[in-house]
Amino acid sequence: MSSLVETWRWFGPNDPVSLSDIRQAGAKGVVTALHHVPHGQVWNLEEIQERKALIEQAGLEWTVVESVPVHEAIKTRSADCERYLENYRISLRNLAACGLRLVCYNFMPVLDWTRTDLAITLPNGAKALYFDWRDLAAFDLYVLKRKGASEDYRPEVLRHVEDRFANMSEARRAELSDIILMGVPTEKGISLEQLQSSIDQYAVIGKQGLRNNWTYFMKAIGPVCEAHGITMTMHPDDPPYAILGLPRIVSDLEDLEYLAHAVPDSYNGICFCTGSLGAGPFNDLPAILDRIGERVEFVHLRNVRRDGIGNFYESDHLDGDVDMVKVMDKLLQLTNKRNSPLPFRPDHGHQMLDDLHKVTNPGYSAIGRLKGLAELRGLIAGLGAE
Ligand code: DNO
Repeated sequence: MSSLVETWRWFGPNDPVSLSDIRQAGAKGVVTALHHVPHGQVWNLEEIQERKALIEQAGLEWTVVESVPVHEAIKTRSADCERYLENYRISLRNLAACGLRLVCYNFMPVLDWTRTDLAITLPNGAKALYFDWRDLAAFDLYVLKRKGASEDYRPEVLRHVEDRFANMSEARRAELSDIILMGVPTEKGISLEQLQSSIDQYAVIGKQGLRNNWTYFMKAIGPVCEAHGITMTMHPDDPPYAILGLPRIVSDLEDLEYLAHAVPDSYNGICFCTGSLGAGPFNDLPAILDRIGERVEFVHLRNVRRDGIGNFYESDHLDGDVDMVKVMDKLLQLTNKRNSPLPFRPDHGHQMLDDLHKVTNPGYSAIGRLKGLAELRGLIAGLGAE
C-alpha cells in the first residue's frame, strides 16, 4: 500500500515561482528539467548534480524529470537519429547516477501542447488557457495555408472561420501564430517554415510510422532503463487530436493500449494527464484508468470545460468535464496496490489575485496552482477517510 505524493513543476532558477514558494504550497517533490539545454544535447552530470543540490537545499526532492525532450530526429527517425539516441541514453545514465529514475517525455511531433489563447478572462476575473478550433483553423487555412487543411475541420468549425480571420487585428494574428508555435515556455518555439517542413515530413511518416518510430526509440533506450531502474512516462497529446496534419499517437484508450502492448516492459510507463485526455469527449478517464491504470507512474491533474464544438478552457481543478472525484478515487485504489508512491502535480492553474500583475509562465503561475493543489489535497483527504 502506498500513497499519492504532491509535486510541483518548477522551471528552474529563472522561474518567478521559487523553491521556497513551492515549499510553502506544501508540495514535497519538484518536477523539473534542465530547460536551458537545447533539445537533443547531453545533460551532463555536474549540471544535474548542481540542480539537484539546489532543490535539496530548499528542503525538497527532485521527484520527476519532466521532460527529457526527444529530439525530432528520433521522432522522424531521420539521418541523425542514432546520435541523438546515444545522447539520450547518456543523459538517462547521468540522471540515474544522481538517483533520478522517473522521467516524463512526449512524442508529439514538433509542437508540444497547443492553445489558441493564453489568457481568456473568466467571469470571476481570473485568467485561463483556452483552445478554440476556429482559431486553429484560421491559422491553418490563412497563415500556414496548408494544402487540404479544410478537410480536417467540421463544418460548424469552418462556418465562421473566414470572417473570423478577416476581423482579426494584425496584432491578434501575430499573437495567435506565436501561441501555436510556442511549445514549452522557457524553451524555444519554432518558426512557421520549420512547421511547414515538418508537416511535409510527417505526412510521409503517418500515424503508424510514428508509432513505429516510438517503438524503435523505446527499444533503443530499454537496456539503459532496465539496467538503471529508470521508468519513462509518456505524456498524452495535448489536445488529444492530430492537429495541423501532424500525426499523434497518444490521444485515446486505443493509443494507450497499443503503446502498452508494443513495449510491455515495466520501464514503459504512462503520465496520466487528465487535462490532455479530458479535452477529448471520447475519453472516459475513470474507464481508461480501469484498463491501463497499472502502467500509470506519474499524474498531471487539471480540468477542462468543453463546449459543443470541442473548444475548451482550463477550468478549476474540481470543476469541469473531468470527473475529478472518480479519477481521484481510482488513483487512490491504484496506490493501494503499489509499493512505491505515485507522484502527481497540480497541472496548470488560473492566473489570479496578485499573479494577474506578474509575468508568469502561462498555466504555471503560483496562486492558481496553489488553489488547485489545496482542492486536490482536500479531495484526497476526504476520499481517503471514507
Ligand atoms: C504542459 C505540459 C507539457 C509536458 C510535456 C511532457 O503544460 O504538461 O508541456 O510537460 O508534454 O513532455
